[in-house]
Amino acid sequence: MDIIQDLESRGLIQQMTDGAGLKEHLAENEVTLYCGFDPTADSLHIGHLVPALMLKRFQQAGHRPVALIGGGTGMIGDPSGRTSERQLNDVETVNYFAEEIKKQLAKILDFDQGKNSAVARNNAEWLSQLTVIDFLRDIGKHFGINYMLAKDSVQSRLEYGISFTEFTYMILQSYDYMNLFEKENCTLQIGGSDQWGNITAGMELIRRTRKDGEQVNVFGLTVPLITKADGTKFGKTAGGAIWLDPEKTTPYEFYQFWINTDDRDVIKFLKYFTFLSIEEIDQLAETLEEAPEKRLPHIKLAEELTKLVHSEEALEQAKRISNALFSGDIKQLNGAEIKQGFKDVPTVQMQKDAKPLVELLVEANISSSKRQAREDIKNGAIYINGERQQDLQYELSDADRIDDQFTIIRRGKKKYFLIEFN
Ligand code: 485
Repeated sequence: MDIIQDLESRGLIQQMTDGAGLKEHLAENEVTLYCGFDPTADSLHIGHLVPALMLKRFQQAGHRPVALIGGGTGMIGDPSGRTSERQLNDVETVNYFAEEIKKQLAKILDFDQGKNSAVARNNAEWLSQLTVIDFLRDIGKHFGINYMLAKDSVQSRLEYGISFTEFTYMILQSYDYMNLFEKENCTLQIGGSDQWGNITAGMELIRRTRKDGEQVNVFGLTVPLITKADGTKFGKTAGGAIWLDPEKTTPYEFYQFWINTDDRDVIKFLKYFTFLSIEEIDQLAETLEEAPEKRLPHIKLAEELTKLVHSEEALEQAKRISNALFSGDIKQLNGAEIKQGFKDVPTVQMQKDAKPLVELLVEANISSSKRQAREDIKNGAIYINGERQQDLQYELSDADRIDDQFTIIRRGKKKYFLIEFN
């Protein structure tokens, strides 16, 4: 099966220029392709994963991916898909974001794979060298205002307003494609469907700047916007975006996000986000029919992605945390796992002194008064590290601290509190 066929069977192609020509081009050549990522935050999020994995799919098929970091374009701001003007970041911030994003892409792509090793480039390299006179004369001259105005990214902003800065963005991205075409023989640009206008503008610039009608084979391909069966936005939770950075979204939260995928979306997501073959995915789809309660496709999806974005160890931890929280057997967790699993529960700092449970419940704001605390204990509503404690005289001691650092108190069915000792 050729790569385009594989992508099609996964539903991964939204649009492509000259599909038949591209198929042939990929069959006959080891193609250099690129996808750009603007450093607008200190981390990529799961919305970036499909295009990033797409680069990897092409790499596995023997082609050569260029991960382009938009250190230059990130200073300007792409209007595509946005209803309002972007806030500009200063150059130090953009450079810092660029470094972080590059590290994340380096985990996904293989930069040491012989002749089709992935390559990372930063467009600040060439965009920051451009002078305004050269830019306007040599590049701007090839862009008609009518052509630019007709682009969706501009059309959709005319009503709300768009600065000249963002209006010119498509020219910069076009120049990138031309530059990568000339310097790296890059002949395919990919991106999300919001990038179609910028990608085709780049192809146009390449054609117009060839001398004496030289024929060029350049292509563009976009992946679909990810939609969910329930109509809500993909990748957003109550807590915000799902980031690839483990400091922003812990591997446990990341694992849980995928585990909680809607049954109606899970097979589609396996096709989009994993490298499992269509046959394996079809088999998992059958288990969803036959034994939906086992949630095998959800587990596989969460496992594959947590491994890919984080690591095998991070996956094991995430699973241990999930099991412990599910069974209530907190004691099997170590300190690091406690920290991850209880990241969002109310936390109270305390000294390591022996302390009556009644007092601790009041001090940590778990029970509203000593009287209430006694009531809670008597009623069997209080659990220390997963074990019910009904002794009114109980005193907490060293043995109640996990890794000598944490005690988890649960009140009722699922109200958790973390006591952190220093
Ligand atoms: O030469 C290029 C320079 C910059 C870019 C692309 C080519 C970045 C691009 N303009 C952009 O804004 N991309 C978004 C980003 O960086 O967050 C997202 C797209 C999404 C998908 C993803 O990047 O909105 O569709 O392409 C990889």
